[in-house]
Amino acid sequence: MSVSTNKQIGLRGRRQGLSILYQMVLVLAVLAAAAAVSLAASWSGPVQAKSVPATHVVEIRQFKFFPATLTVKRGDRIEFKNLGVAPHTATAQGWDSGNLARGQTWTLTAGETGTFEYICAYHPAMKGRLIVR
Ligand SMILES: [Cu+2]
Repeated sequence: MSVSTNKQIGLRGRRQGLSILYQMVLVLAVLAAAAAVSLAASWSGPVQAKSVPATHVVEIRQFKFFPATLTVKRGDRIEFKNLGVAPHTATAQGWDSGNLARGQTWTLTAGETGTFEYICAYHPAMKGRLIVR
């Protein structure tokens, strides 16, 4: 009698063992699926054009800014290029390129939203507008 009891315990034990193994396989499968999903999610990140900052160019020539009005998104970069003969600046209340000699470029990163009127400190008649959205 005691032998048969042992057998039953042994059987039950083996069944439990199989069940735990099966559960572990299930958990592993779920983990693998979750990892695949998160990998796919992170992979799709860089593809979205929204998150990639753009670079815009404002040319300074003939004592004017081209384009005079530029609209960008927050985080974009704006390159001010002095293609004129005279030195110029791009100067707003919150930022200033400083002296830009002929051929020099200064890059501004649009950190905050708003409308920024700017001028050339040497030639205040030169006016530009930067709109950051
Ligand atoms: Cu100027």
